[in-house]
Amino acid sequence: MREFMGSRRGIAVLGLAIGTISGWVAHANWPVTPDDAKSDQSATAQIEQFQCPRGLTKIVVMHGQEDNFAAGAAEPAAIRPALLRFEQFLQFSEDRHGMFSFRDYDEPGTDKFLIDHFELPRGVVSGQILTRLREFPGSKTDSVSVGNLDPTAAPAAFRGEIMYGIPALRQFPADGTGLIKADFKDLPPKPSKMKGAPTFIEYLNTRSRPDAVDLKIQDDTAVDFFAFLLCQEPSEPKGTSLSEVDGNISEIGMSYLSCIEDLTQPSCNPYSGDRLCSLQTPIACYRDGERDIPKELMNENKYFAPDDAFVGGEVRMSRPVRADGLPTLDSANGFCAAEFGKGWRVLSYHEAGGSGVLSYSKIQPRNFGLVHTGGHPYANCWDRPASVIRP
Ligand SMILES: [Ca+2]
Ligand SMILES: [Ca+2]
Ligand SMILES: [Ca+2]
Repeated sequence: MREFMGSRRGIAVLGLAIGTISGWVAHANWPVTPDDAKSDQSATAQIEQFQCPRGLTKIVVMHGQEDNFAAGAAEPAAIRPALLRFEQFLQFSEDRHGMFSFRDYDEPGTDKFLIDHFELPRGVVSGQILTRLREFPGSKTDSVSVGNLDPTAAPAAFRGEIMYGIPALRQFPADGTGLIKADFKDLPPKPSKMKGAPTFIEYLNTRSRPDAVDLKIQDDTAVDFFAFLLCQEPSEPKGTSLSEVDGNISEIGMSYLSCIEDLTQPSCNPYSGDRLCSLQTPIACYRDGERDIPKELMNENKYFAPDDAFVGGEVRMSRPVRADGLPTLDSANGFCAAEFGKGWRVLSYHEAGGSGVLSYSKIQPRNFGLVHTGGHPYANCWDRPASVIRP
């Protein structure tokens, strides 16, 4: 074994053999950003500026510090504890592997494996990987893999591993800072002959996977830090509500439904909803009409209701209902029609264009009801995208 280890050629052959584990991605391309305007931005700035579509939650999980490999406090990588029952992972963790050393973040040198694990949530709709890598001799043949390193993991067919390779190293900018960004959708899928989730994001959303995702970078590349930037779907379906302001506007026979004016109510959220669809909640139903705004509300007035929120129809609150039993907007509209008659439908969040609705309606202060919010698929109990979480 010593002779074999002593032979660079031998190591190269072994490296090639290991390379084939994730070598099926070796020629795939995905965008790096060495030359565009963002390349002089720090990863920290890019993480801050990373935005998720409205209604999704931004989650950042970063291991190692972005310090461009500066010496200082240790930046440890750690093998997932469940893998330590396998001999080679134990050897790596105790740094007594016969062929290779174990590498922490920032650690320079060749013939070392960085193996780490990240607690990542499920329900990820989109996201990206951000890392900074530094080449050493031999880096050209290196691989970066994320997935499940358990050699016995079912149902993968190939050595148990479920790996999604990131063949980035050859595309390093020679004069750049080594910062690399990969959108999940640009990561190459697994070959179809292998079982398990076909793409990394599907693996991420697999309920039965280990809670932690493994990372392996082998064997001649140093790593400043490694980060996952995620956009997560709402964990529980909620719909958007408007609440009746506790004011004196009922004096003139009117209602003012608003998003945030009543501070005793939870703020409404027209991006990811604010009332659980699984709870009994009234629906704000609406029938269009032709009434004119009363003179009392023109110009400055004592009712604190903006006249541009006026609509000519009437709003009524339905009896409480579980809106998750109304799968589509059509069915919710049908519920209003069944409740109040022909012409009634769900009130729109934007009925008056903004987030408030002023109308001739009889609604008790602090009553609230679900409305329909167009343009934001996670804002309604009906017509929601299916969860991305898979068995
Ligand atoms: Ca450091
Ligand atoms: Ca190598
Ligand atoms: Ca670092």
